[in-house]
Amino acid sequence: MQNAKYVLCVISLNHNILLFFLFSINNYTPDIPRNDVRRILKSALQVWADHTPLTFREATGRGADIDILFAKGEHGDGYDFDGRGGTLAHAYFPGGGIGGDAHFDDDEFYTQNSYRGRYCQSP
Ligand SMILES: [Ca+2]
Ligand SMILES: [Ca+2]
Ligand SMILES: [Zn+2]
Repeated sequence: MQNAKYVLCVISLNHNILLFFLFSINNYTPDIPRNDVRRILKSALQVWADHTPLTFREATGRGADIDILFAKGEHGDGYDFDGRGGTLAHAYFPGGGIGGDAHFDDDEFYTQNSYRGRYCQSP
């Protein structure tokens, strides 16, 4: 778990610069239709792709670098979510296994196309 707001680094695997990531969404929130969750997360990753040499592709099956899931409370990584409020999500520094993964607290209520909400900010 990283506490820094951001970390500047070069990610390498077997001495090759790793620029291509597979992502997969492994557990969805009931708050937003699945296809919308996929579209929203793809567009978020595309922001990174637009401004870096990174490329993201959705994985079919297992073996993704970035496993994304929505979960409540204890969800297997030792960083239990805390119910409504507080922590909204956490993510892991790029690397093997849980590295690169992103978890969203599903005790939060997620919306799309709305600036109404406890944590929303207008652009
Ligand atoms: Ca991973
Ligand atoms: Ca929470
Ligand atoms: Zn987690």
